[in-house]
Amino acid sequence: FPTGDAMTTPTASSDLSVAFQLALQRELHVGGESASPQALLRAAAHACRELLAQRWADTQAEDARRGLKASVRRVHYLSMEFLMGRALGNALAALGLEDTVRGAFTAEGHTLPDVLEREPDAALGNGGLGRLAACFLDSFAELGLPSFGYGLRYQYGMFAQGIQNGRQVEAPDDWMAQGNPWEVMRPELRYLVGFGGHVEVDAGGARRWVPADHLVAQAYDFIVPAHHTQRVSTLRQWHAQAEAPIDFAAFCRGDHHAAAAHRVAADAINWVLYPDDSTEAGRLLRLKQEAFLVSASLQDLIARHLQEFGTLEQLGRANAIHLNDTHPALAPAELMRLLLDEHGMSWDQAWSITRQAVSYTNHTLMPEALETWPVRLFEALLPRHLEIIYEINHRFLEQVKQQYPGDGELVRRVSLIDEGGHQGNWGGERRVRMASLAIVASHRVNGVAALHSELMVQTIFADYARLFPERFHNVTNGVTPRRWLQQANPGLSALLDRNIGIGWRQRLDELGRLTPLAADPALGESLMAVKRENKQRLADRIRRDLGVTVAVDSLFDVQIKRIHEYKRQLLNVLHVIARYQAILANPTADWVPRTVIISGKAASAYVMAKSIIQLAHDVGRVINSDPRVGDRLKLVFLPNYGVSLAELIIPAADLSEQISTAGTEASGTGNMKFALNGALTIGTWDGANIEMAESFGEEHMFTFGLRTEAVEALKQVGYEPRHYVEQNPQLRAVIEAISRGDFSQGDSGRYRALVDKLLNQDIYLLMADFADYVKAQERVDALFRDPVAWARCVLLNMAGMGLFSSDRTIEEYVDRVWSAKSLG
Ligand code: DL6
Repeated sequence: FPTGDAMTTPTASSDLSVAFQLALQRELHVGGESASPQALLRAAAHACRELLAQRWADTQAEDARRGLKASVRRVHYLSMEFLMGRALGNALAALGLEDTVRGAFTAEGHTLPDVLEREPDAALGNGGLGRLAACFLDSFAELGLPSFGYGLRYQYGMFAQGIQNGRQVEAPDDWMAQGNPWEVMRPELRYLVGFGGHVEVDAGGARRWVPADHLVAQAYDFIVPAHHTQRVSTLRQWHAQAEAPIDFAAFCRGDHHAAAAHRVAADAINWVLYPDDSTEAGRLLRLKQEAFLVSASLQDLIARHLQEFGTLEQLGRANAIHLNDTHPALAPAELMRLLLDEHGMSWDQAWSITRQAVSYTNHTLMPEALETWPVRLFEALLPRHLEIIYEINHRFLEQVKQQYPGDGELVRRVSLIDEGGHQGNWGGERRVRMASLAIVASHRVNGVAALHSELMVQTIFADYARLFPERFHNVTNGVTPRRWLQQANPGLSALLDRNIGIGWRQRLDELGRLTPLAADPALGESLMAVKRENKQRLADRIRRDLGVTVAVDSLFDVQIKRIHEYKRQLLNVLHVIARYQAILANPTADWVPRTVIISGKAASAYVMAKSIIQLAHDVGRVINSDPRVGDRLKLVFLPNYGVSLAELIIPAADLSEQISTAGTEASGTGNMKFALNGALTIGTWDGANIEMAESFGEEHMFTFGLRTEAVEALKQVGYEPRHYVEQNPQLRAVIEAISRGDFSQGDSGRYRALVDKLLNQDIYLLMADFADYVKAQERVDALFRDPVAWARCVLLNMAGMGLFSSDRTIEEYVDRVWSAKSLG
């Protein structure tokens, strides 16, 4: 890769000092105020941005010089989500300027953490997939990979979660209310994106799309710095604008509403990530967002390629286009359209370039999460794309028929079009299968952990894997150690630096050097001292935000992630209730004090997930105020989960809950962050838990529950959840307490639907796994009673986490997907 070594940009902290002082003066002058934390934040961001802009220019110049001989193609990572979190702490660490800025802030009467806290999170994503994309941008920069991340510039991030009477309430997350000092507008980078209209055929038979409307895509760049070179990576976000300014005639008539109507319509594209697609208008907007992202990004790619190479023949050899799940899966259709209609290529040439360029990562096995769009919406919004998809499909199905003559069922299953009319198809209408399009148009398709990739080719993509066995592979996820260890956990980072050196930031496998040190009780003690400080910080926050006092020396048992039935936060709450009942029944036993911490957002239309949040609050309220329990048990729910909250919680965790039903969690990345930060895992044999256990030894993880084959077998013979409840008095008592209304002030109806679902369906097998989960929790208690053994186990976990750096993940993508070599 390019190294950035040749770059000449000086990064003496004196540069920043000068830039910072100037920016600060400007901020203060504008605001006419004393140096408020907000002014200091803006000043520091502006100062960093100037340095980053210089690095950006140098990086682009270096990449443009590479030409076709380069072994790595330029990567274009298309994603509807980038969960970036805060930027200032990362920029200061990368630029090596923390001390300078700390000094400057102190001189103004503020601490660095106090100022950093004021920065809103850029929460442009829902969960794992979006945070993974953000980790990848960090690794792109760190590894010097020529690259662009492409996304949308959402004005409101994921919703802000409030809690009222124990219930989730959603509000817009107005993260740019005070501007965004990090983004760099690129006035010269504007592209037209069409919608609607019809397709015309000229005298020569060439087809051309005549859209009814256009939007302008305006580029904004967010620059992500490397930590050990001068390289940067770029997140280019598209902002939609109306093509024409206001309708002047309407304005003059006095109809101001009509004058601005098309501007408001354009702006809706920028409002929120994933508008609720339960309405027709929501679905249309979502498809528009996806088409907008794809078209603007590919036009940008083509313009850059033409500038560098003059022609498009080598586009696929010089560029990789990666689809982060199916949300950008329109990309192959749009690339074909651009090459065929705008650049006059033949079908075969355009298809060969498209196949070379495109690759796709799947992030979920849930069949209901596999995106499909009604053909009807395509006809209305993207008529030319639909024609192209039909043509891709026709050619593909011809091949299938040749390969498997007479197998009409196979043809029906693998078609890019679901012909409708069968059970499970919404309203029976014809739909475009986006995952199928992504697979057929890609040269590589991967899952995100070993088990997930295996199940992917055995289940949802079995037919395609039979047709294209060489296309499918696995790349296990990873996380960036810069944000998730160095920045989130300065105490632990310093301890590591003293004991194994500083190299782990770039080569995470150096954590392996902890193995021979794991039995050192002095190191174990220092480790637990760092953990205690982190727990104290979190306990202070819990007291401040929730008014609940938790015991710092209790075991901090944490589950933070999207609230979803398959992730089984409900199983966690059932265990808490069981423990509560056991404490009341036997108050003098030697209980290991526990603080159970849950955090996460439920999708606004997901009734069951919202009910689980409410139950957690109800149970927490009862337990936390029961004087018979005291410090032995607390349950708290921290609202508004996001990247910054995770950075506070993860370093403070003793126990990491990764308890999805086996075969449902594609990978998980929270599991990796916790283990890196010295938490032990209680987990099922699922996703990347498996590879973690294999890396540091299953005996150093609290595994429990049915494994994938056993889950399937149980479902085959006919799973009866009631049977487990009847057989297990402890579980029965828990279910009865919820049903009676013990936690809902006697309201026995509040959780009826939830309990009925558990007793009658329980598709995620909570009842079947409950007893084994409780046993695993007992093993947790036993080990926690022995602090020396606990610390040793933590160190062995950390020692085995070297594999789970996003740098390793990206190196694997480069090797198997994005290098020129991978094209053969
Ligand atoms: O690959 C990143 C992340 C995995 O770690 C999680 O296990 C998985 O649930 C998540 N998937 C999604 C899928 N959303 N859709 N579609 O967020 O991806």
